[in-house]
Amino acid sequence: MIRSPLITVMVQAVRKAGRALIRDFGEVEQLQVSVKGPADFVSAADRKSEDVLFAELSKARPTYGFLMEERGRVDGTDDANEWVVDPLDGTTNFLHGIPMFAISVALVRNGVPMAGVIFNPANDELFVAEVGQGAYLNDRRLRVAGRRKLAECVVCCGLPHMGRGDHEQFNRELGVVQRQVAGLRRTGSAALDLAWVAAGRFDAFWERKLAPWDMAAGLVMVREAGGFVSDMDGGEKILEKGDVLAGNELIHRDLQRLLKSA
Ligand code: 2AM
Ligand code: CA
Ligand code: CA
Ligand code: CA
Repeated sequence: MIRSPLITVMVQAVRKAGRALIRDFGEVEQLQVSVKGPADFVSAADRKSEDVLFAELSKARPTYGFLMEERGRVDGTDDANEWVVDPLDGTTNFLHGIPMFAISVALVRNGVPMAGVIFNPANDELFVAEVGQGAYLNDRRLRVAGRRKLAECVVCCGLPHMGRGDHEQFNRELGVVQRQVAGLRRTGSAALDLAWVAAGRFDAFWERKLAPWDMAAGLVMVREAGGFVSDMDGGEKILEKGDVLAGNELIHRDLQRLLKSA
């Protein structure tokens, strides 16, 4: 486990927010839910978790700015450091009682994700990574899977959301990929998808039209577990473009080629 001051602050904040989420997970029927866009829900639980994270992280680092899914941007006096926060990644799962959701917090310094924490309070899995310090699940050091052939791989993807994204392109990609891999999965939490690539559970993951808070922590996680992450063109503009493709070096390359051919 990483015990730097930065990670300690992040872990304390996500654990506290996680306790709030778990209380609400037990009372999902009573939660107030509103709709932000087509199939895009936000609940009182998202907001409560974000309140906890905002309070804890501001207390610990009063000068840092924030980029949060629900409140948006809150500038700090320190231009270099920004918390990128998804208070509940996988809201739809959460609202359906599916225990596959997470809190995702990243520290981005001068545009570069430096540390990430992704916590699923439903099963107490805490994923932690910091640049140069490795990636961990609870106390276990993580390493991406070593498979070398797509035919042996379990690949995870995101789906285009209702009203957003190119459904036709996705269907073409799915048609190509499903013929070449051992299994395809979709979980509904992009942050956990990246954490699970870092943990070697998924050999690869791709999704488009994501927001920085879905990915920032996961990028550090995959890289520190020895994996490759890029945008869909193989470049570095992941947070800018909102596309992500992750896996070990070989599988990342092969999957990128395959998706391009679709
Ligand atoms: P969320 O639960 O924090 O909104 C699933 O593939 C990913 O897409 C999740 O990270 C999820 O984050 C996000 N997501 C789910 N439904 C969405 C929608 N309708 N619009 C935008 N993002 C969505
Ligand atoms: Ca959301
Ligand atoms: Ca999200
Ligand atoms: Ca969210």
